[in-house]
Amino acid sequence: MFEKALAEINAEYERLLARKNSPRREYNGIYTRWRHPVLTRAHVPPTWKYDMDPRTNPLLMERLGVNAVFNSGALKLSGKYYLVPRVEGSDRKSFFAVAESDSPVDGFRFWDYPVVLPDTCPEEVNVYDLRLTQHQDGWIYGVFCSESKDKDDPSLSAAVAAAGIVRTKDLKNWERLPNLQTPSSGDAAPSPQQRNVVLHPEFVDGKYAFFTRPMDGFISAGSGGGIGFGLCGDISRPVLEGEIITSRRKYHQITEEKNGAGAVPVKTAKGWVHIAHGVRSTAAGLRYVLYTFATSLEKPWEVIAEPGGYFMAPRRGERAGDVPNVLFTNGAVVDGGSVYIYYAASDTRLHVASTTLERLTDYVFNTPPDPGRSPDCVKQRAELIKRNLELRNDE
Ligand code: M1P
Repeated sequence: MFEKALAEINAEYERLLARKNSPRREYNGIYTRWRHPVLTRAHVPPTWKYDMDPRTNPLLMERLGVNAVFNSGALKLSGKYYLVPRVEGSDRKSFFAVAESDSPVDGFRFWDYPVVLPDTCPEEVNVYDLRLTQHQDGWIYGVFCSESKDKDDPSLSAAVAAAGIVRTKDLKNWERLPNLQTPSSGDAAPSPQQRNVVLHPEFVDGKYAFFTRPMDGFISAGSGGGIGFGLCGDISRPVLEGEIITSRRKYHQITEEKNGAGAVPVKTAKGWVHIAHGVRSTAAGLRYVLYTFATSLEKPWEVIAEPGGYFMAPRRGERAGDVPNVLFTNGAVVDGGSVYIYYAASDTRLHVASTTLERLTDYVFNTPPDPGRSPDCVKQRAELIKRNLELRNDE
């Protein structure tokens, strides 16, 4: 009985990993969604969950459950694709783990062990949402949310989010650096919280450049105006010299409630393309969508294009999960002319969408901005329709 059940668990796991993915047929010209998630909790090796010794677990029960696998850093190294997602145990604590594949869209297999980060931060209770940056300095950096209990607030749920930083050359040996500090600059007060921090892949004015997300509370952005940007000269003592706002939150747009940097910016001939997330409130709670903007190659903090509306929003089954109505990305891979965007649905599983650099650039630079008001939006759409109908009449 024990041996038979174990063999079935292992066979089911291998069947899942061997499953081929296929593109969905719906067309929008911008990107293609792939049918199956690339990582789910079922992709977690059985050895991470079961005690496989019949003497200590004769009923072959899961001893350490896994709840979800989602928000993932992504990288292509020496011809292989790597994902480092947030793996959340059934105890609510998250950790990181490396999954590897020869393909960008399927076959991701976790390494034997999850990542065991140097435990240098005794107050840290949870870690998640790693952004992997292959930096010009030769290191691969991981910047993630380091969450601790807020000791100054007696509320049991009060927490503090900070940006943790690690670096590696091989995804195996990780060096922990101090958490990023965002001190006050000019009139701005230091942000009491930081999440969704992304390290830019190139030096800017000879310094390390971070996209940040200043916010007042653990959940609420409060006075935090959007996605910030700051420089630091010494990554081993990461203190931002200042923080300015790059992509702003806007009333009645998809970023009204908050926004945050997502994948590491993608370099194109026309500018850095950012795939971020925007959050709005609804009667049913927060709705997270992906949106894009571009910043200047010379001044990566300056927005030079920002398409109106969302790039991707939850569809079909993506809407359902532990935190419904959420799409979130923290990793994309540029592979020759192709771009693979790894996005998580409803804090539960990880999907992939593919596009090309050409299409992504065209989308970011040629999609009109949000005019801000319904009367202007309908005029914008009527002009498009008019041009199309005139084309038809010309035929
Ligand atoms: O639950 C949705 C997302 O919420 C947070 O993102 P943000 O800081 O922008 O609100 C993160 O906890 C993220 O992991 C999560 O997917």
